[in-house]
Formats: sequence, C-alpha cells, structure tokens
Amino acid sequence: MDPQEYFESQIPPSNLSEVSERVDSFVNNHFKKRKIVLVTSGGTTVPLENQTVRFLDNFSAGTRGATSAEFFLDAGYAVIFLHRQFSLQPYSRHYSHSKNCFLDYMKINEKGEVHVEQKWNLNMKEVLVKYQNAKKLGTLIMIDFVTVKDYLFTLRSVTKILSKLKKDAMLYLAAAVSDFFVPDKKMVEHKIQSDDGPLDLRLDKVPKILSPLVKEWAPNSFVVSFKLETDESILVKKSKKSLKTYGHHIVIGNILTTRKKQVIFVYPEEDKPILEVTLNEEELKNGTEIESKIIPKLVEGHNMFRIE
Ligand code: 9Z3
Repeated sequence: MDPQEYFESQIPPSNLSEVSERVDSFVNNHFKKRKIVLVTSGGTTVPLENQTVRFLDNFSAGTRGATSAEFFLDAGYAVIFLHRQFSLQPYSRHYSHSKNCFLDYMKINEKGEVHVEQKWNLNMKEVLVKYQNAKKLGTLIMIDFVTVKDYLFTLRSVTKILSKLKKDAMLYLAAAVSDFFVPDKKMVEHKIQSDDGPLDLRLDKVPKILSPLVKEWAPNSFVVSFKLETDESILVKKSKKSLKTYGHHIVIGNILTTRKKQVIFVYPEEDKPILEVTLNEEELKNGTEIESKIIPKLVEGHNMFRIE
C-alpha cells in the first residue's frame, strides 16, 4: 500500500484537528525566533481489534527521545515532543523510572511537611530550573500517540505545519515505528475469541512514509532518522539504503543491546566517513548520556545545512 492509498483508506484519529491547531499556534509563536525540532519517541502499537484488547507493540522506553528533547531545549530549540502515551518524557523521566520512583526522593520532617531529601536537592534543582524555564518560554509542546495510525496521521500534519519554517526545522525521528499493521477494513470490532483454535495473523505492510515526508510534507527540513537493528552486520548497509531511498540527511544507526553507549552517524555523501559516537568507560561510570554527544553534532549539522 502506498502512502497516499494509506491515508485515503484509514479513518484519521479523532483528535487530529485539535492537535494540529495546538501545533500550528506553537509554531507561529516560535516562527523566526528560534529553530524548532520535532522529536518522535517511543513505540507504536498495532491493534488487532477495533475495541482493542490485544495489540502488538514496538520496543522503546522513550529514553532516547526524552533525553534528546532536553538537550535540544538546552541548545535553544523549541521542541515538539511527539511521544507514545505514558513513555518517558523530558525532565520528569529523571523521576518516573521504576527504579527511581519520585517518592524515594522525598522525606517527611518533624513538622509533618514533605521535603526533598537533602542529598537530591542540587540534582533536582538543576532539572527543575530547566523544566520551569521551558514552561516559562513555552518551548516544549507534548503530543501523544498510541497506535501506528495515530503516529502516521499526526506526523503528516505536524511536518506539513513545520514546512513553513523551511530550513529552520529539524525532524528527529527516534520513535520505533511498526512495519506491519491491520488495515481498518480488515479489523474485527470485538475481542478475538479463542474458541476456534489458533489465531492466524496476516498483517499488511505500513507504507514507507519517509518518502512523502522528505519530498512533499517538509521538503526543506533537516531530517534525521534512526535505524534500529539487532544484527550488527547489516546496520551500515540498511542505514545507507534508507538514505538512498528517501534522500534525507542523516541516519543514526544503533544496535538494541548497545544503543545507550554507541551509535553511528551515516551520511548520504559517499565520501563522508561514518562517524562513531561512543561513551568511554569513564563516561559510562559517571552517568554521561550519549545524547549529550549526539545533539551538539546534529545542531552543528543543522546550522551548516541552513547556510548551504
Ligand atoms: C531507535 O532506533 C531508537 O534509538 C530506540 C531508542 C527505539 C532504539 P529507547 O526509547 O530506544 O531509548 O528505549 N528508533 C528508531 C526505530 C525504528 O523503528 N526505526 C525504523 C527502522 O529501523 C526506521 S524509522 O526501520
């Protein structure tokens, strides 16, 4: 199914126009004042029933996207954070992981008042200052999705709105997007029953939307996509193939098991060497996040692209 056929045959999410209005007003607020990045984050689901009891999911906690969003805000960008509902979010991610429940940072003093434990005070203050600053400047907007359909329709609307920024927009596509789905016309209404024995599933292929995104929706934006593999031997080949097929600017390749300490930047230019971004032992020990190295390189690349 090609992208046009997909968008013509699927029923759009019911909140699409409300989301588009919010994004439009956000973009108008920042237009010509600062660069804007769309960060996509988290995994998409593929429902098997219209009244959904079962669904397939794509792996992603949302760490890459949420962490990257913070570094883009630090770099002066306004951020549209398009994320899977309930996945990690910028700033709150520091306190929402199951190992780091925010209640563990609190204590009750002699007067019965709730305070932050002294040893966390400095660290929490740093996060809080940045969070409040983003709120004050209105530089962070959060949009959520659940299904792959929500994601695709919203991505199309948001990128079209961003196209008015021309080269001042960056698209940073870190969400883990399903390659397969059940089209609306083949979807059953009610919970699939097990009385009839095993379930045979046949899924259609999700259209390759990077193609219209780069050529039609936001033709002047700086586009960075991610490639996730589990087999290291095909990562470079697949990343290069993606750049050749879609004609965008950078593919960041990562392997599932090492994604937090190593990524590669692959460029469309044949003569431009692949760039390895890694964390060394010391950085791993002191809690450096790899996004602190990824984002400055992309900001530099985006700035070069803007003056080309
Ligand atoms: C990524 O490769 C992200 O880096 C991760 C981040 C999903 C691995 P976490 O959220 O993980 O920090 O736990 N995202 C892109 C995944 C993807 O579906 N890419 C498609 C592909 O590989 C292309 S758009 O074919």
